[in-house]
Amino acid sequence: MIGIISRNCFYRQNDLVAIVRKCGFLGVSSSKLINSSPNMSIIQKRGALIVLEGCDRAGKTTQCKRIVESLNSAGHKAKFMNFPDRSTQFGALINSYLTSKDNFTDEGIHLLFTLNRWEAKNEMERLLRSGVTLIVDRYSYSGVAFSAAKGLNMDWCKAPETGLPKPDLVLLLTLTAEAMAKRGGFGQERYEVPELQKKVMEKFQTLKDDSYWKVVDADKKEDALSLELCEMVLDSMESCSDKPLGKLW
Ligand code: NYM
Ligand code: MG
Repeated sequence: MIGIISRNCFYRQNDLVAIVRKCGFLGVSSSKLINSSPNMSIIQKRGALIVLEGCDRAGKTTQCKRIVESLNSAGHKAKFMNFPDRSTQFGALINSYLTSKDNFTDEGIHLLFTLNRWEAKNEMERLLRSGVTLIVDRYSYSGVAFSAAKGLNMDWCKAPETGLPKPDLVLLLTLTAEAMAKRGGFGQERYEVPELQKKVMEKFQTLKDDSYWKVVDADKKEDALSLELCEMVLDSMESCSDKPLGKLW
């Protein structure tokens, strides 16, 4: 894929200067001082923690990967991450639950999803400190929204997430029921049923905190959505770099 940012420069001449400026500023950094030579010090900016949330079929995974590709091709350090991370030992248990090969209580699977984030915490913090922006496909909000949609108490669900790195920006991708239906059927996993997805969306609305969330209508062409998201991501990367990383909740 050609970087969205370069395509954007081609299609939207007026935005060129602003976007290139945003792309350029990240070459310099500010939260950590690194002595690269005896006479010169470069300031190391931390990366941003950006999370994409929303229901299944909203296009989160595709968009996360497109954003990372665009940022990388514009010279920024960015990495894709996703939760659940099914590649770990706990992730394998989550996978067997989601594919109905295994069963857990609602509380048990909730804690496994949370544990799957705690096992990634140190690596996430290390990458952020070293200036890598993380573009994360689902996070604690999915954890709380899905479990609360199944009937667990929301405060109970939030408690074990306390202390995890707080995203600088949450992009909530929304789709109307009609737009969701047009995208074709859900897969075969647990939770992939319209009634639960509707409840999950209501829980996301309860969790939404306008101080760091943005709601984005995902019912548009992939390129247009990528462009919209990339601009928000670049803004967040710029504004968070000299602020300390927060903690949930
Ligand atoms: N899910 C995801 C949860 O129930 N709790 C969580 O903490 C997370 C991260 O897992 N239907 C649910 C939402 C999805 C399912 O996610 C699998 P994905 O992104 O389809 O692999
Ligand atoms: Mg899914």
